[in-house]
Amino acid sequence: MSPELEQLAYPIGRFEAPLTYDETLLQQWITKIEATPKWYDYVIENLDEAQLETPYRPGGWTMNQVVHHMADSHINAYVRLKLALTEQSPEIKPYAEKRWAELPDVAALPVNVSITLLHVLHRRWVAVLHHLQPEDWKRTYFHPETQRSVPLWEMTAMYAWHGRHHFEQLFRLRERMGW
Ligand code: NI
Repeated sequence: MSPELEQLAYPIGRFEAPLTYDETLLQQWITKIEATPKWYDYVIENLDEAQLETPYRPGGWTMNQVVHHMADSHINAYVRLKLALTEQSPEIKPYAEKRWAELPDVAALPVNVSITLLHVLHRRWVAVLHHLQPEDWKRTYFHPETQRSVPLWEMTAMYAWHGRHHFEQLFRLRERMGW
């Protein structure tokens, strides 16, 4: 990937897992996850269908696909969180995110549907996170592709990054286009 394309694809950089965590970091990550759906309300405001069908970078997903991907991804995240809290380091199911973004619901439904879904999903997600006990943050799920046990504190950092990552892709497209 050229440096220009890398910058468009990863406007805030790739995710780098923090080495450790504390109460302050946990609260920062939860606050971001709580705020994420509102960023998507904002980033699609006043756009028409043609604008939403614009890829956020050459060869990348359209704005529509990015927003629907957010719902797909965070539904999976919520399930992984609940599995990790109720089973002993369960193996989670990876999903083919590119193919999910090409299924007919993505083309058929307005982005508002997925943003509404994010609002209610994140309410449930954050309600779980707010009530975790200190020892819960060390619980893990096993990711078969990376062959790693991922602790919930790292997962929470990752999804705090993920919501901002896709928001910035869309926000910076709007800036470049003068929308
Ligand atoms: Ni993503």
